[in-house]
Amino acid sequence: MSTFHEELLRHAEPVWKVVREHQFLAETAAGTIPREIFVRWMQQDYLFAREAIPFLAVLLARAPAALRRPLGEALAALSRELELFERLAREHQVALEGVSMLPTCHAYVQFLLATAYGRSFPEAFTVLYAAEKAYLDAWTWVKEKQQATSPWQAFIEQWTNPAFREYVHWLGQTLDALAEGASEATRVAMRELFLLTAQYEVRFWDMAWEGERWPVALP
Ligand code: MP5
Repeated sequence: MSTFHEELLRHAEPVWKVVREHQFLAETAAGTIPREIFVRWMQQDYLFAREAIPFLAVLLARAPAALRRPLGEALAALSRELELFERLAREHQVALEGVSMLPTCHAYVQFLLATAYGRSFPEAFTVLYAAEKAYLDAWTWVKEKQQATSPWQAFIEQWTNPAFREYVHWLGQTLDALAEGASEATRVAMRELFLLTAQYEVRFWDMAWEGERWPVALP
């Protein structure tokens, strides 16, 4: 019998394959990604990670007591991750300040916050699991494919290192336990939210790869 998180992944496989093997990732692995495209991802993901702090903080405030410490550690890890972005930005002369969110990044972040505030804890936790698992699988695929060290190697290591892998494993097991204690209606909502998060992950790669603009430039 498969576990709940395995079932989610199997059900989402058509979209998950794109999450994992998007052209953005293939070109990053091959070392052919244009700097401008990688920089767009980097700037938007920095903004995304900054907004992941309130998302995680709201989840933490609503979490059962047993999950508070691990989620507190995840918050601390997020702060170290922002430092990594800032260091790489300095090394590669990338501006992180004064950058506006593009529509997909904006929508994804709003979705995270709305879920954290408005949905049940197991549902919001599903979104956290999906987003972290997406990055683990995508960057693991890059690491497996790459033939040479990338100028962006530190990002590849960020989401493939053993501690991150262990964290995502813990998220999956915790999700299974939450699903077991949830009603069938909540489990249905969890499946929907997992798929929606996967779709946002694909849109995020698309945004980086293709570029995006607001209909009217924001001030
Ligand atoms: C993550 C991320 C992983 N940084 N960006 C997107 C679009 N999805 C998922 O989250 P974290 O907090 O960086 O590990």
